[in-house]
Amino acid sequence: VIKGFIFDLDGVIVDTAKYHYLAWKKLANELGFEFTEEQNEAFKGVSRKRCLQILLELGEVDATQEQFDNWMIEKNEDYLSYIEEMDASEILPDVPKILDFLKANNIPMALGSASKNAIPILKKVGLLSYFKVVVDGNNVTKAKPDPEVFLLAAKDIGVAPTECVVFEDALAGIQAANTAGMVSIGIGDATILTESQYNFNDFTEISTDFIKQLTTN
Ligand code: G16
Ligand code: MG
Repeated sequence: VIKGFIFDLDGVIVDTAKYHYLAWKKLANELGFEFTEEQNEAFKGVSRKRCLQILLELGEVDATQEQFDNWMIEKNEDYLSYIEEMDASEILPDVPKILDFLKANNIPMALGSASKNAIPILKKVGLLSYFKVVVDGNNVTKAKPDPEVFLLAAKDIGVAPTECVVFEDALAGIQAANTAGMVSIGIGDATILTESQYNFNDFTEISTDFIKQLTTN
């Protein structure tokens, strides 16, 4: 029986991937190379530091530690300028339907994200109050596919890992959920999220009956 729900942020609750992409692309262009949306796929669910490492590999750019740190800051400042403009209209379709259903049934919800900007984003779109717990890039040391982020979230809502569900849009996140012993639900392309236990294109395909079944079976 499922007693707790854990949500990834980017790609599940809001589509901030497009802003991450614009910020990384700007940096790549400044460094003299292109960065495509296709290449951006590999950045989903991955920490900021690891993203910059991958970007520099793609552009074959060598960096001193100081340059690396400055580019991390530059990218994030650019990303934050997009976040600044966000509002509730950027919540992905039917996400509130599920959050409201869980809230009405007193089922605890946690956020489990790699982002260090999770709380400001949740505030911007007005969803912070739904989450009993937010575990994000500021609380974890090991990135997805390591299960640390989700195990910490389960612990903080007081639910056993096997009684938790995780909604994830990245393969690394699905793997993290599976390793944690949780029920993994992929949001997005099933041909990419091959290891998910359930898969839906988005929340419009998830009924409250399905959620109810998870919590009663
Ligand atoms: C998100 C994004 C990643 C991003 C990471 C770190 O993860 O999917 O692309 O690199 O957060 O974000 P920040 O630079 O804001 O710390 P998630 O786990 O919410 O999908
Ligand atoms: Mg994600």
